[in-house]
Amino acid sequence: MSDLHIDGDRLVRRINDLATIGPIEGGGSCRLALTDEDRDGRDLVVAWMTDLGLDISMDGIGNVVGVRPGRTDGPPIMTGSHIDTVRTGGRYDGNLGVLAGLEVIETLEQHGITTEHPFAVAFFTDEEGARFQPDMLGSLVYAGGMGLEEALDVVGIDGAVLGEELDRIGYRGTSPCPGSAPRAFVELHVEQGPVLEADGVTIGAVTGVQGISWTELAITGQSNHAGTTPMDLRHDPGYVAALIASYVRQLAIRMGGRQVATVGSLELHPNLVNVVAASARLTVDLRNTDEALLGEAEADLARFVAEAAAAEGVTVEERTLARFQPVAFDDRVVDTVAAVAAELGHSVKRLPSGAGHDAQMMARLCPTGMVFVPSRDGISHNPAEYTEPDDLVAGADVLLGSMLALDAMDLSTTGAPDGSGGASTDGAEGAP
Ligand code: HGY
Ligand code: MN
Ligand code: MN
Repeated sequence: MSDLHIDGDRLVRRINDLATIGPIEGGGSCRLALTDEDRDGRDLVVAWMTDLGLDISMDGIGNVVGVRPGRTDGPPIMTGSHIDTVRTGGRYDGNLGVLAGLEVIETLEQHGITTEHPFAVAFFTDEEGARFQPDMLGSLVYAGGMGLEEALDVVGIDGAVLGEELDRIGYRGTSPCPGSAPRAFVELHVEQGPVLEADGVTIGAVTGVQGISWTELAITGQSNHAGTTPMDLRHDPGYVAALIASYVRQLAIRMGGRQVATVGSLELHPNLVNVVAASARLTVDLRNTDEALLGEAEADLARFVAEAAAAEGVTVEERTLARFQPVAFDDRVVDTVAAVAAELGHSVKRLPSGAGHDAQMMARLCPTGMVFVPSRDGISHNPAEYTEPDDLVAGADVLLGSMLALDAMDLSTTGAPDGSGGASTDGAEGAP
């Protein structure tokens, strides 16, 4: 099969076509989950799935799956990703995985190849979690990690209710949640980090996904006049928010290793130059490949927040927005990706993913893995996100080869997947 290749021009054309929906300055896209732009992007991809003659289904959370039949019935070899974006998204994050999946299907069609098992390509709802938390929400529901009704009730950062938005854009389907387990799942994604580029490697055989902890802190103090209030009488949420933002950076530096920490959103109210803030709302994103260390980082931060709040005389309400344990992908899939990449003559490296992905949820259901391609300067969640066309094509060819290899493989050997795919800790998973 190593002489079977996807059509690179068609892949790049589709990526560029999809990028015209919700376009933003710098060549990226803004298609926050379940907005009109997300709907328009969904409509375009569903039209491409329809043109390919796929059997399309949509479930209760708006996940869309297109299936091409195989010689036999039963669970498909599935690929897919997401087409929702962050507010300042690039054109490859998520989109590459879905459109490369269409390329796999179209290439098989063009070459008249019938696979043993059905092949499926999916896009999952709200992978980014930028508007509705947690992230990977659609695949989490598909994998049974969050109840459908609970997910439909999630309130977004703009006050919208997820189920109502799903209805508004016409993408609440009838297929059951959780979804049916595929035979195997492989996701192609841009690395969104600097490793492959720095090492001059084309393909990443992804070994797993690091743990993710998202917390919202709502700090309440006393609004007051910026000029008349003596410093020792202030209860300033803005000051405590700034202490926390500084502390999480120090915490990550002190822990070292793979610990990362980010305060990505911070709002003051009333947010005026001459007013000591009444309240502050900020989010903390902590990640680590090691679950125990991630727990230590969470506990350390909680202690600091409590001390800083007590010292300033403010109150803090914490809300868990997302909590997923690290996930290890199935060795058979990781090995397949590495072998196919080598067989196609590409350099390949095994590495964990710093970003969350739908694959980490699908790992609960079936043997799962991912293919990475390099991100220029490691940039992502930024319109400047870029991957060379040759690397896009290499990744899609490795996806095609990996899916065909898995199609022919006896996957009944070892037991169930490791099942830690995003498994929650003490039920704190997802939106509370
Ligand atoms: O947050 C993440 O890692 C992913 O982009 N949703
Ligand atoms: Mn993504
Ligand atoms: Mn992303």
